[in-house]
Amino acid sequence: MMTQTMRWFGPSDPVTLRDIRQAGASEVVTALHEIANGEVWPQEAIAARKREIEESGLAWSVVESLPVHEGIKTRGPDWQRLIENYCESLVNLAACEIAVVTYNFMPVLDWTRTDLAWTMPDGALALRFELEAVAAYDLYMLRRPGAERDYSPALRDRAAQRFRAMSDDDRHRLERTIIAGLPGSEETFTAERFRAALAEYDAVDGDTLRANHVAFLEAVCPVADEHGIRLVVHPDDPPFPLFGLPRVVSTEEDVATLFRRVPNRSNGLCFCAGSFGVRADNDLPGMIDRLGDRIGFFHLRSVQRESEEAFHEAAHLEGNAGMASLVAAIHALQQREGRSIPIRPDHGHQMLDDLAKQTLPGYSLLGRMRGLAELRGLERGIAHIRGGVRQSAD
Ligand code: DNO
Repeated sequence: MMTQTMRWFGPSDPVTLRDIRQAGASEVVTALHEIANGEVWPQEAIAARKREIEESGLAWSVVESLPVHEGIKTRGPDWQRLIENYCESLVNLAACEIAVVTYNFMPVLDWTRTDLAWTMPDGALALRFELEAVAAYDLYMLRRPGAERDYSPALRDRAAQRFRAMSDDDRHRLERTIIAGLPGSEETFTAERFRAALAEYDAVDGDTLRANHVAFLEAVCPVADEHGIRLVVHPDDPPFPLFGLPRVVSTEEDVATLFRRVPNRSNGLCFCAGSFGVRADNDLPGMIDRLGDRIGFFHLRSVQRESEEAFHEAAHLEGNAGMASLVAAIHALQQREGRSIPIRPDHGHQMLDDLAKQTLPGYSLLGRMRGLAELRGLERGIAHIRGGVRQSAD
């Protein structure tokens, strides 16, 4: 069966380890969020966090994330030192029996949304993305030089109207939503710092970013191979360029290219159904079949595409993902390879009692618990029908 995990943001997470255990997960995925990006994760600190998790009856074998510093993504002057630190952290993680390490190679911004509280018909709140809102911010608030080249004339018009109709509060909220950093992002920006961070990429186009990604993998994969770690890349979310920044992990071809260029065993994928699923041209079950031997971790969630330029996060069994086909493909992959692959319900609606609480966007407890329950039930049913691994409760 899939290894059922839930993300935990460490001791300051309003969701506790006990909550996660009661929600039905057997493991957490987490990171030492308190350590600055680019610094080494000491073995003692990893071991102490692991003990704390185990004392709650849970396990920790997947890291999300060991962040890749901007100086690695841009191949800046500090590259060598940052790579050495990364490798040292991998060795320390392996010494604590961590088997999977998640990272991403998105420049400047990690995942991006434009609305964190979009009301669903049942009253739950969902996360939403609209390119029109990004354009309104980019063109009229950030005023990024050359931004108009990145949007069609029709979109620029709509963005202008939208910007004019927004109150100061709306504008402030939109800016914070885009640049203040969503849970797990390694950075938080002011407009000034955001402009400066974007400028670091003036000379980095898609080809250069891909070459830098390959250089990173060539440097760290041999260490990961030797220590039995699977490094898994999280795809771009959303899977297209934003703010003129290149993004190179958005499609099956992007990922296949990485595996061709760096064939090391440890070079793997975190298959995020929600991120890949924003593009209708990504064939999700087919990707699980074809890339399966490289997949070390699944993020399972479903987006509802509203247009080419907008989507919101649907409930796990709704939306465009076709979750039953995905779980069936994961079940087949596990049978084929004889391994149990960690999954987590990715995000969840803010719902029920969580509506009255301060929660981390996408990471409130009850919506994720609903998602996990639905995913577990789906897998149990598929296994039962296919005569797979039987559990006493079947
Ligand atoms: C968002 C997450 C991402 C992910 C990183 C991996 O909810 O899926 O922040 O953890 O991109 O490095």
